[in-house]
Amino acid sequence: MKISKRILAILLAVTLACSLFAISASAAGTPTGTEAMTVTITTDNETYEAESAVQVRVTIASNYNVPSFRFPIMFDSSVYELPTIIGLVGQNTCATSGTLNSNTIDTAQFIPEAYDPSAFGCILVQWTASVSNGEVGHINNEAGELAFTFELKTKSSAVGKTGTIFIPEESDLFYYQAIENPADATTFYYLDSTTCAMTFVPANAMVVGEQVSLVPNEDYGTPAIIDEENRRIYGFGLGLSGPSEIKEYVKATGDAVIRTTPTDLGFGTGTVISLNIDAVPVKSYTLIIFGDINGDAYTDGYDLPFVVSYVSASEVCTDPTIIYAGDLTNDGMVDGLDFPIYLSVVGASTVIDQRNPY
Ligand SMILES: [Ca+2]
Repeated sequence: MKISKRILAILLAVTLACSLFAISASAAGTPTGTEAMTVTITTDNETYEAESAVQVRVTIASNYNVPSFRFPIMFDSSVYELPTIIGLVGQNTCATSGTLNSNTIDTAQFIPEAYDPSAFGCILVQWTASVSNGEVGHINNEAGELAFTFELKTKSSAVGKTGTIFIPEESDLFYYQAIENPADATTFYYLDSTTCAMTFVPANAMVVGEQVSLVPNEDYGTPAIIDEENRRIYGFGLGLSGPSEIKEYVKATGDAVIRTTPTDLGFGTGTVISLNIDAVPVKSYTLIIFGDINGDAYTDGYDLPFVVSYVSASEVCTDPTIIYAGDLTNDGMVDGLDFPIYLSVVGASTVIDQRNPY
């Protein structure tokens, strides 16, 4: 009896010791205090044609055991778009020791407030390690290893543009998990943005190809004047009746096709002339008829009420196209100084020179 009591006492002591050990071990691993990670994005080429696949490669370098990560990856939406299948593929440790996935639905929710969500696309990629042979999967490679790849696509309208692919450092979606000893699942510990230095290196790629433009049609006697910087065209005669007449003044370079969108009243001020490639608009210009405010392609009594309302300040004109077309004194406003000119135009004693209006 005595012996069995002693054995029982020893067993109890061992059990207690084990549970104490378990408790102290579950107090987590200890940070080294120098944890750092660098995530570098590259692309398989530096230049692409329009509508081409771009392979995006994400490399992770770390000096600690990383058992999980999550990164929003943003891209200029004027240059790139998500293809139907992004082909997310884990590489190296990500492929062998964990599960990689991405959420591409409602991507705007992953974009930090500092960014205009209409200017960017975003995918959120995350990886969580699995346990194999008693060891938690982890990335720990100071030289950096390719972690995963996926594909973007260049837009047809991106020719001439350079687009960035980057991880926004303002994001609050990062994982900061670490594990001191991958063979001991009780040694996980947590870092944060102040205890783990994360550095993100973006990729920039350019879309090359034929730049299309609207140019004066020299075959016509007095071609239009094209303000490429402001994407305005002027120098037309009054009373333009449709696209065929507009094409006597301007033509497109390359493979672009001219498409015109009139105003509610006709082919006057505010008509949009776009250049399309394969039915996709890649560039657009606004047609200006100086003195035509209502957009009917004439300068006459129908424009006068608008001028009167601006002059009397009963209405404030904020449309830059109307201000540009309606300002006949080149002072940046449609106001009382323009009014006498409108009166003489309506009275038919003045004809506005559409090529040299001032
Ligand atoms: Ca008019």
